[in-house]
Amino acid sequence: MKRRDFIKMAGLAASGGHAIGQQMPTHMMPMPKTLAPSSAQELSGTEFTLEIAPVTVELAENRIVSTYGYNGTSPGPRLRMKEGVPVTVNVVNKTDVPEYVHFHGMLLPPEADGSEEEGSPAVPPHGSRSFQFTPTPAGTRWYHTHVMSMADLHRGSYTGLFGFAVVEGGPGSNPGNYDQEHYMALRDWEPYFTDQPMDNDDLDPLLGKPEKPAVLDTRPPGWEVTADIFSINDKALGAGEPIRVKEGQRVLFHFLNAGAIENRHMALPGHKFNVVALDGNTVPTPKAVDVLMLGPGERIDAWVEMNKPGVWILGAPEDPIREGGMGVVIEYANQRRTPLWVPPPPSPWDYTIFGKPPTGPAPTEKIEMYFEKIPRGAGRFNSFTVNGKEYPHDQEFVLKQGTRYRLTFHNRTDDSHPMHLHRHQLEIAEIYGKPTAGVIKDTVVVPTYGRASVDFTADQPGLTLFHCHIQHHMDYGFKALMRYA
Ligand SMILES: [Cu+2]
Repeated sequence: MKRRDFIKMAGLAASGGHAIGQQMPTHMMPMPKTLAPSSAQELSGTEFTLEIAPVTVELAENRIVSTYGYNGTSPGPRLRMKEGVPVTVNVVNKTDVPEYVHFHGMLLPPEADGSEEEGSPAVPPHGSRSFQFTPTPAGTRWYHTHVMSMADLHRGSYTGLFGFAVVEGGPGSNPGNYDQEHYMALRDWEPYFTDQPMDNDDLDPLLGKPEKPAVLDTRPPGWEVTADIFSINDKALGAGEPIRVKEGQRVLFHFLNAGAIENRHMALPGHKFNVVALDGNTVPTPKAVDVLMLGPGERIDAWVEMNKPGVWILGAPEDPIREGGMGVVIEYANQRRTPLWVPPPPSPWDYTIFGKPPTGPAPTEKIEMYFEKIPRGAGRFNSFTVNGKEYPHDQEFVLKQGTRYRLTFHNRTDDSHPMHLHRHQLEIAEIYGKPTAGVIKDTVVVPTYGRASVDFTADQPGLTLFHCHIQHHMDYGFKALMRYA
């Protein structure tokens, strides 16, 4: 029996058409005895404790995953902090391996950043350690383990060790008035090795491929990692409470791709997403789109005007992924019917539509990075190089403090990669051959055989890790360490 068939029998998946046929009609469901998926525990203040230990995640009645989590759940508690107000995070590690908690998207010193490569101290097995830092900048951030997994698909970011971290800004920083707010972590579970070509997750098949080599490497590819079981937060589609809305409401969603393996898309039939922030940073030009795209590590804040009464599926447009659990039901008041899915119109993702025209000259200091994949054949992981070399490039990327750089990624591989720079913010300067400005990110998906340029200011002294946010790419060479002169 194929894995997917098993999942269908397990009752997570849609039958036949585009509805969740075998779920109990929502009007027959008892009132919520558990929290809605977006109502995960929230901790706020200046002192937090995160306990790392085995957890079970009940994605659906008959689909329970054993993994690791923070404070007994996955996602872990949402941590709400105030920008500029120092916090202490006590990490208690009840596992047998050293742990690192990385605060993704914050500008922290290496001691608190949670990265072994930068020299952050580990939280020892069956031990604990406290970290002090001042959260900044304001926005939707997140935290996750930064342990290497290598060939162990029950370690590192394949586990349930992730959660939202919300850094609140000062007065006046509220992005707007909303009737509801929901935090939505997109996840895959129980990953496994595959030697099949990965799903084509090109941002747009019509994009130019300026970095495509004239002669392709035809050696047999090695392992990739994939999954068939999905959720939003801790519930598969149809297994959790619906998000109940009323006509005319504005609902703000904070999406996070908390997976370790692939880009994800989101759509809500009949509705548009009004994108206000990318990676937690307000965009210069908010725009309404039909489909969102998030590489591993990316966040999108978008509000939806609920103006099409019915019962709908908010979920992944790809049938196997949505039917495998990546979705949630949106139920309007007084609407009783089977949740509907309607495929969205073609909607290529484009960061530049949220930007503004560039003004001023490009930074004169340039760093070029060439990414290549070395196919390793059956039974082995492919490996990756940056500028033809393996990690750590320890004398290659030396930054001068206070200098602004233009960093250009040349992706000479047959896959797109979510490139993440720790402890700094990246402003997209050019992607898909289009110039732009004002889109501030910490993770940028560089298209297959594509090119992207980002600008950043070297104003955070200390070792700085740069890597692909796909776990097995990072583990097998797709990373570099920057240092200050
Ligand atoms: Cu990658």
